[in-house]
Amino acid sequence: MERLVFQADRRKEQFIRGLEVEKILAGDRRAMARAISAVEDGTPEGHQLVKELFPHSGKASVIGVTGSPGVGKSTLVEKLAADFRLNGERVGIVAVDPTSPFSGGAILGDRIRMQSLFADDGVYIRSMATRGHLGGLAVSAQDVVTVLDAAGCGVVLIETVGVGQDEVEIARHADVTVLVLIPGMGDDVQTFKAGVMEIADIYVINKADRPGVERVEQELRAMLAISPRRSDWSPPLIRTVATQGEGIQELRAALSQFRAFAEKNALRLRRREQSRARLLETVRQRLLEKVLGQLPAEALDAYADDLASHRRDPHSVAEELLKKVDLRKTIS
Ligand SMILES: Nc1nc2c(ncn2[C@@H]2O[C@H](COP(=O)(O)OP(=O)(O)OP(=O)(O)O)[C@@H](O)[C@H]2O)c(=O)[nH]1
Ligand SMILES: [Mg+2]
Repeated sequence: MERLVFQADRRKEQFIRGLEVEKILAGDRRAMARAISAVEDGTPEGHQLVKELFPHSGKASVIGVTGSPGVGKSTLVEKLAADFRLNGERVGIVAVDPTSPFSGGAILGDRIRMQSLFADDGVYIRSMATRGHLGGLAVSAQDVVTVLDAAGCGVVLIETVGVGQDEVEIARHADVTVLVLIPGMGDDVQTFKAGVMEIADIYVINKADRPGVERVEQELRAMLAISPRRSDWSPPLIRTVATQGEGIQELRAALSQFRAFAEKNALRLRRREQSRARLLETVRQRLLEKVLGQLPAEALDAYADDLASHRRDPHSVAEELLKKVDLRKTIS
């Protein structure tokens, strides 16, 4: 009897999920919102949805926009999105907020900044916080992109602040990565974290209405001349005044050129590299979930205390902890 009920429940669940998937594929905004929340929280439903949506994804052109706080990424993304809309493209925007006490404000800020897009049904905007992701932010962000992609967004723009490893990782997973700089950052160009600077396929010097544009451009050119490139692509430098929409056409042109270059050259390799990274990240994330899912929070605190007081070392504790966990047990 119990078994029958269980089966009926399961069938009902599958039926509901089937409906959800259909709705998402049709671009239903409420279904998309629900799916993205589940995916972002890494719930079993979220994982299941990604499984079902993944075969329908892979069509979107994914553009990563990164750079220091306040350089004008959101303004640029808004203008780019509006431009893609003119071509009838449906656009998804994922804004990843850094962990900070201001996150709430930043999300609100993006909403206000991107206001012109909020009334547009063809644009889907989602902010993601970096908090509470156990380092799995890259996984969730990519799963969110999968939902948007499957839901028919031909273009997905990802905005991340290029400060932490996670954020850089996200930008790196896009088909093309745009790094935004501004005048007055001349000296920063040299001190910019190695690795952040080099991931870019296109450099934008925004706020070109401010003094110091030549200087930052020179610094950038000098840096690019000596940094090793992964391919024959020489990254263009585009000047923009995002608030005025200046330079957006040039940026669009550069994006198209890069796409054409990538398609002829290393796109397959890049996709493979990205897919490998995504897979490893997902495995890491799922393992961590399993371990933490089987470990009471108090146990973790106790271990942490052992480490903090140097009673025990992290390797022995990690080994003990892994022995306790049944890795075959599925959480979802
Ligand atoms: N003068 C000038 N101001 C700009 C330009 N682009 C953006 N701004 C302004 O710069 C400020 C920050 O812009 P945002 O688009 O929010 O920058 P952001 O990089 O998204 O900021 P965070 O998401 O907080 O890191 C806003 O007040 C914009 O109006 C520009 O080209 N010229
Ligand atoms: Mg922003």
